[in-house]
Amino acid sequence: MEHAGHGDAHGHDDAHGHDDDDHIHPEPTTFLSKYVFSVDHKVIAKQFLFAGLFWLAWGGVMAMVIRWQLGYPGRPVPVLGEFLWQENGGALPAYSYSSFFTMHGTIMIFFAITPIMIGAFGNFCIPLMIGARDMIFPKLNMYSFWAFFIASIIMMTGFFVPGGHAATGWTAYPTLSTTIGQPGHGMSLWALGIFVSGASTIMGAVNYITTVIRLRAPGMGYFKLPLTVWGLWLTSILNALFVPVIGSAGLLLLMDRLFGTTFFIAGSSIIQGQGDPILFQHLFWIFGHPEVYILILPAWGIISDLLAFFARKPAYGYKATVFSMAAICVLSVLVYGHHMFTTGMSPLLSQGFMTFTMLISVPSAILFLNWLATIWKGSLHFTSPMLFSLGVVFVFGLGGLTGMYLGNITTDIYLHDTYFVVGHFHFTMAAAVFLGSFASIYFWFPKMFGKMMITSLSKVHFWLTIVPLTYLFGAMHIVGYGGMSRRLFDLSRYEFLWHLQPLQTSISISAFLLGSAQFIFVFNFFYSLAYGKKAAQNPWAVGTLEWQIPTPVPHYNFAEIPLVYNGPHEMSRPDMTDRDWLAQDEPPPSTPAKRGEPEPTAEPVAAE
Ligand code: HEM
Ligand SMILES: [Cu+2]
Repeated sequence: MEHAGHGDAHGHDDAHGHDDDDHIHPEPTTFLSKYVFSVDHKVIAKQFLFAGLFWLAWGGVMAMVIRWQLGYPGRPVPVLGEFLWQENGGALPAYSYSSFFTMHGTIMIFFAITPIMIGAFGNFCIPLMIGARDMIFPKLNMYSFWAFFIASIIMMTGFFVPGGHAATGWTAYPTLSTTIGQPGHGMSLWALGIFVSGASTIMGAVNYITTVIRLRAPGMGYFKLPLTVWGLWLTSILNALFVPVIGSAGLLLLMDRLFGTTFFIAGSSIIQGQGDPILFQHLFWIFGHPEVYILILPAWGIISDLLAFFARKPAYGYKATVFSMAAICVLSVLVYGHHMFTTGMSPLLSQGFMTFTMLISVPSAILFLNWLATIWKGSLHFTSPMLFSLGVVFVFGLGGLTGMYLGNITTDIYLHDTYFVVGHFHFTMAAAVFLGSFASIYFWFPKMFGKMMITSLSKVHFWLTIVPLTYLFGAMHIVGYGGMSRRLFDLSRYEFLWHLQPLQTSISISAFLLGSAQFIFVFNFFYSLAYGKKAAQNPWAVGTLEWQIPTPVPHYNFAEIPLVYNGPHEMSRPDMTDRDWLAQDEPPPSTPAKRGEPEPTAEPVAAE
């Protein structure tokens, strides 16, 4: 039996005097309004999840093809080769290689991780965790998903136009990304797709920011918010501030490509161009560096909660974690120049960027140490969400350490654009959000779909993911240190890299192991959707609000807007004997209100 909440409907107004009937939109009646054009945040969350998982698979397959070419240069690509590159004997052509890494990076960042971590879990978690009936702008929420859908169609079309998709790297630096470097429609569709997906993200950001400010349940002060909500809220603020910057850069690039302007085209390369390609790099990285935190902040917030839940201890340094995440958001725009140390920037400016970059490792370290202190001496439950959360701590730690060399001008000038960089951002950005996505899916799947996933499979999935992933991205640092640049098509042409080929092949093999391990997750996900064991209301026995309401969650979320008394991690309190968790909307045992009320029965953590 779970903690049942208070009385029936029509009780409390929310923190801003809204009657608790506010924001209840009528239960949809038609198939279209229920499953397609839904304004319900829970449905929109699932739409983003499925769309994101589709693109994650697509981006993943592209990574496998890239790794095949690097591990076995010039050899026919299994399965895909005979369909896509017959004229090249089934081997990946050089031009396609550039397009593959460009679109792999673009898809993973804008079309896979963004919809999964921000679109799906932002939508599902925020209203339920703050005690609201829905997002404050349900219609805008629906528009943000369909804008993402349109952006996906635009991006998909680029694969089928003559000349192929964008092939400039996900950074799309001009002059390469103008019609001088890349004629054809692929690059224009890339820029348009980024612009429209940006519009979707900004709509979502406005919704998330306003919902957290306006719709918190009574008693849900900012420092009672689960850290999941803090991560998503701070990410939305960065999205609202910086996605317009990449939007404007994309628009200017489109104008250069379609209307003959020369914003990014320097004088020498076309008749009297007045533009400057470096300007694009500034615009790109003013967005680009905050973007890496936009991707990781939700994962940081989520694992900060999950580590506490499964250590059965309050999160260590809750406020320090919040202020560190906020400090990183502020610093994130002051460090962007570390991506441009080799552009001939004035040393004074690059030293400024280097100093701030070194500085950002302070709040990052505080976050990291708070995670370690949270699990220290905890009664650890190694559930699948916990394993993947520990995986995030592990890979983020590794990635953070290697970031020091890239933030420092002297070492970065040598390591810039090598595989050391590729290994670094795959640890900090790719692996951490990848594992964070799985931690989130395994944790909220029971509440989202009312079913339990198969535990044994999820744990096999974890180990067959974390081991090859660590080798894959770790060894990339070694070939990078050995001098291998990124974005090279055929390593056999570079004699100084021949001695690294066996290592390259082993990196590719670990990538294939990682890729094949994901089939375990795919099976577990869809099998559990169809035949999974029915989930209890609160299988993890934790206190946040989404677990205090029935599974599946009713259309209106809360029968009555809850009254919040406690923080999100009230675990193992000395004044609690019957169980080791306290719900946020449950008066603490020591408060007089409790006396005389029937005692709820103890509920162990789901015995995964
Ligand atoms: C899951 C397994 C993955 C593997 C095996 C993988 C592999 C690779 C490789 C080999 C490259 C470099 C290509 C080159 O420079 O020659 C690359 C580039 C990249 N990857 Fe991944 N990746 C994976 C996942 C991800 C994820 C989850 C993300 C993002 C969140 C990501 C983002 C990127 C980006 C941004 C680039 C740079 C593309 C460019 O140079 O323009 N990758 N990846
Ligand atoms: Cu950066």
